[in-house]
Amino acid sequence: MTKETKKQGFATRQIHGYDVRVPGINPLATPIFQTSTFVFDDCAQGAARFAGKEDGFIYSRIGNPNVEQVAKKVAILEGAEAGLALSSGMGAVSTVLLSLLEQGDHIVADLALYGATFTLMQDALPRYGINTTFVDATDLDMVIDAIKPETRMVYFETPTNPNLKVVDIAELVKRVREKDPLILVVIDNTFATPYLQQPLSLGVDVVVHSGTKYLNGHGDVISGFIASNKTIIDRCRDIGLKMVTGSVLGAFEAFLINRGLKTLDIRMEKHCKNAMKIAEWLETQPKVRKVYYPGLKSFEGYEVAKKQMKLPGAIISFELEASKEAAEQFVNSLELITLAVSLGDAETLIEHPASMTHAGYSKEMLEEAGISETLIRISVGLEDADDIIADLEKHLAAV
Ligand code: LCS
Repeated sequence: MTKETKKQGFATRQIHGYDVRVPGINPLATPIFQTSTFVFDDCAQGAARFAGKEDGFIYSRIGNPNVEQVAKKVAILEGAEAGLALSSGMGAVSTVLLSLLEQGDHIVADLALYGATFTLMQDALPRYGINTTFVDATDLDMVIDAIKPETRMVYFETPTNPNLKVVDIAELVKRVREKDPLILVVIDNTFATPYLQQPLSLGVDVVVHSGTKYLNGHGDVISGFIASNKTIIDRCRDIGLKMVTGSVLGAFEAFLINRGLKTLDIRMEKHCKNAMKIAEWLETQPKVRKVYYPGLKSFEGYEVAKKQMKLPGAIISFELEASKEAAEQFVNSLELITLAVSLGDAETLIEHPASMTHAGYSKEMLEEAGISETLIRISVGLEDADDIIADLEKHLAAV
């Protein structure tokens, strides 16, 4: 029924990574297995499947062919032994944290995180006795100094949402391993995707994704992924997904992500090409105070990004030389660029992190995280770069 291809190139694997065939019908596209449960031949078979003595599907919370297909595909693209697909990026993040940590454990995390990940660590996990020390993960001494005897996990994004800080993955892993080899290093690879950056090859233990973004790429699905070794994925599935979070991806959503994944490389190439052109243009504008983009030589993370990323990604943040009100008016007036949160879609999206995606941060925390209150974030889409620039130019003139 399935054919796995591991050793081929990225483009081949994103298309054929885990082909599902249905003998007798043989459709090219994987059919949608829209079923909650699977029929057993007899009691012995049902018991054997529950006991793990026989492969086969049981119930769609535990496994479904479409969901397994995308989970395996993302794992293959990340170079992981195993993968798990979930109903949202937050489903992936919470499943990792709640499956791998327990009361009394401690996390060291970068302070610049997607807003809901931050509030999960800051506000929700302490209720279960799991506390987090927030650091600047680009400062490796600060990471190491924050490690305590009860630290079980170091967690970060790179590039970070929304201010695009770039953490040196290999160096961070090396320093953490020297301090305590049992600490799990977890990275959120959403902004980079496995096409631009493969953290497991740099020593990271667990990769999480919001599959809502580039992996699906078409703005029509919420989803999440975890990629790691088999032991960790089994734990995340058998404890986290199955019994704690229950954040199961639907078959139709998995079908759409599988379709999106087939063009991941060419979409990322175009996203990044557009972003580079727009970031360079923004940098020349007198009304723009600062541009945050890992592809700009003037940006702090440039050298590390060049070392560990194939291309610098397609999220750009910037600040205007203008009042908060004028910046708001500028965003409201844009015509082609759409005012919406999320990222990684064909459409160019713009948002204001301090009042939207990162509204869970206090004023002080925003400042400490280096997320300016006037920061504007653009997810550069797949339109013609000149049209995106024309929209920015027209409305910047009015600021
Ligand atoms: N990790 C990162 C880096 C994210 O950017 C997001 C969502 C998540 C995890 C959570 O994924 P979800 O549950 O939404 O699939 N980021 C969003 C953003 O920046 N705007 O809207 C959502």
